[in-house]
Amino acid sequence: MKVLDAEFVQGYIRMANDGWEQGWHERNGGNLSYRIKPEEVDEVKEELGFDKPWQPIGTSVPGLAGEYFLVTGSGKYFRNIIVDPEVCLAIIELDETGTNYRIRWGLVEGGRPTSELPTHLMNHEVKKKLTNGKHRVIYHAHTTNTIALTFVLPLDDKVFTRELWESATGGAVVFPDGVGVIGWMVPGGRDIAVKTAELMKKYDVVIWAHHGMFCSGEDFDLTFGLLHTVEKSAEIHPAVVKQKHSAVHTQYSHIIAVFVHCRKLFRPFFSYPFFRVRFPDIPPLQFLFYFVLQIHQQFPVVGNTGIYHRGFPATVFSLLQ
Ligand code: 2HA
Ligand code: ZN
Repeated sequence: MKVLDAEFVQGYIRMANDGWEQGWHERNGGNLSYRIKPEEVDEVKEELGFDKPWQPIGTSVPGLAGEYFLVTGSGKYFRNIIVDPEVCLAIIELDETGTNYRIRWGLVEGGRPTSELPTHLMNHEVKKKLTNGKHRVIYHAHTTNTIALTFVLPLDDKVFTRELWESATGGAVVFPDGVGVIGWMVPGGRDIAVKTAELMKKYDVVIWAHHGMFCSGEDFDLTFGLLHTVEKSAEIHPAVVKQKHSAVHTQYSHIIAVFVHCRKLFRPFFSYPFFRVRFPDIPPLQFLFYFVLQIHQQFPVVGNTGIYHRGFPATVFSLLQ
């Protein structure tokens, strides 16, 4: 069978084009890899050549020795995959040590596999082992809203997971293990690959701060759907925070109203010389202080600058704005 007629190639091309249409693949941004099943390799073997040399992967993935992958080419545009798959894509084979690859099909105008090949392969190696071979797709996209969120939220797995889950109910169902986050690193090398693969042991989603997202999944639908769902939550997030922000304002105006109406109750506080004031000694204030802190644990506060704050100074600041 011709490579381009194979179902897995058609599925790959459709997914890549869907990503392009979502606006996640400006210029040569993003890359996609599929670990081909042995029977699928068999289907297309008449078209697989042996004329290309073995090349170093740039990392070592012994768990993938002898495997075949369909991957995007370095510098190729997702936009062009649907019109020129043989120019933009490659089928590569790994050697028996898992340190070298060779091109068996595609990249007919020359070139090499994606610059993120080390990350793709190291992720595949982790996921193949952890899922007993079920996961076959690794997808990297420059997802606009998720990238924007990495400029606003603290770069922490727990914070991102909570904020993305809270932004859409689908989140906790579609990515129940949460998401991992990596601070800015130089893309395209082994260091970022090692860091990403480490997080892939725990999550199916890893966010690269100020850059994009990596997702792992069983097939094209599940992997595309996963990335799409995370990105959708990130898109909704600013609206949710805005609502919460106004909820904080409402809560605070109630507190201030109570405070003003109960001035008499608080008079001792104001009549004390400042150095003698010991906050927790005055029960109503203790209560108030506690209440304020409680609210802070519940609501993130985003100021006019769009910067994410949590905690007492942040709320005082936001009230003053
Ligand atoms: O251009 O997305 O991370 C490909 C990339 C690099
Ligand atoms: Zn990228």
